[in-house]
Amino acid sequence: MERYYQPEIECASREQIRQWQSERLVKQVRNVWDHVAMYRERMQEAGVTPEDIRSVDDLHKLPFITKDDLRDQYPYGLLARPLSDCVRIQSTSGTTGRRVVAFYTQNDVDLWDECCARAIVAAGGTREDVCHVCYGYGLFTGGPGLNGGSHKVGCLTLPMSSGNTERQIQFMVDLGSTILCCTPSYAAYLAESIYERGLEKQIKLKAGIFGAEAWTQEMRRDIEKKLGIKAYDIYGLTEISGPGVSFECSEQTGMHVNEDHFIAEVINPKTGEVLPDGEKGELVFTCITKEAFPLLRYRTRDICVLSHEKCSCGRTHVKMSKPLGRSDDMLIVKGVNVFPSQIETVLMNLGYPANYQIIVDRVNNSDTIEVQVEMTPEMFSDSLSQVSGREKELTDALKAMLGIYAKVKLVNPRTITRSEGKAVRVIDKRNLYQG
Ligand code: DLL
Repeated sequence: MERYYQPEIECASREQIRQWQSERLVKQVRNVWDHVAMYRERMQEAGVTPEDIRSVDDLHKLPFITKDDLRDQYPYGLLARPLSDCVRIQSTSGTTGRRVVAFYTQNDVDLWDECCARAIVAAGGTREDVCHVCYGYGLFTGGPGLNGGSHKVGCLTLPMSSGNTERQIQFMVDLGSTILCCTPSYAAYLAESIYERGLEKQIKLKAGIFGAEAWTQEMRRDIEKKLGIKAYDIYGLTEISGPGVSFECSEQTGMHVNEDHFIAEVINPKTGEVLPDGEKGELVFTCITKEAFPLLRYRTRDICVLSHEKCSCGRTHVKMSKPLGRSDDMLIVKGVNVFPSQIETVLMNLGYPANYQIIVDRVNNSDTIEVQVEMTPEMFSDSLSQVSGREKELTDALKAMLGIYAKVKLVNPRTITRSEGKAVRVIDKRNLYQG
């Protein structure tokens, strides 16, 4: 059995998990109180001292921290270890505001690799596998995380990084890649490119480990069918370590959180109240084993649901649903909440490829939403009236899903830019008019 399938940890009793979490939390709270000024100040403001935190039941007493706090403390404010103990930094893409920089000691890197190794093993990975990693390497955590996990499992690791699709496919064929790690949108693009070259029979992939962006079940089935694989979801964020905070098992019904390292809570984003299993809210993480950059009650802005239901894989760690969208991904159009994933579901259910762009604008003081969708090559030869019939069918289906009118424009195959990393699905022109 693989070393990184750790039943004594991954299938431990709930009592045992609780005990680990309580012991580690108590230590971590003392650690940040002693070493990080911001935590000490925040806890004092909330009237809490380390003595008040005796078990996981006391977690709710701690104040939340947010991305704004991380930006305010940039770069060293949240370090809980001397810089000389740190061996690595990783960073978010920083498209809005200041970048967030996360620090790692060697232990932190080892634990992170271990979490990714568990994800690879859960997807069936063994030392016989060729693990093809085309998440970006560098400051982004995707490449380094899965690379480290793949080494731990003992797979032959192909550190491809993103881009150069031609070379990706050539190596996939020549070196017999069996596990593919990349964003789901890039997996869809690779599948399309493999078909175009007629190479589908020469691909030996059996599993994919896809994450870093929202993707629907419909997209999962599509990729699985096209690449002849089982597609596993993986979740994580730079602030908490990177990929591997949680991962899917063969059940494909949610991602097991590595609870010996991270405590997950779901809260009401408006009131901060902790919600029970099954209720939708904002995901919050507390790092109980991290040394350099341990975040406590960090609000992720990802909306999801937790479940402690028994999993047939035997793992007992809590499962989180696919994030139903990020609270800041949610569009408000004409006062209605719209998640891009709802649009993707409609498109894929009607047989369109996952190549689309959502354009939101404001015309005469009223919001508009347009969805540009690529036709498949087979639809391309349709008559004009067939095309307008398709547009109407899509408009009606979107109206039923979203409750508002969205203009649909079918565009020629291959006209929407493909993504090699995280796909940019939405262009919100309303932001241009602000400030
Ligand atoms: O995306 C880490 C990662 C790399 C995860 C590779 C999985 C695979 P960030 O760039 O900091 O880190 O972005 C984190 O991406 O808060 C979610 O909103 C989103 N996200 C990550 N994984 C998933 C997923 C990496 N499986 C942000 N499904 C998170 C949906 C995801 N959204």
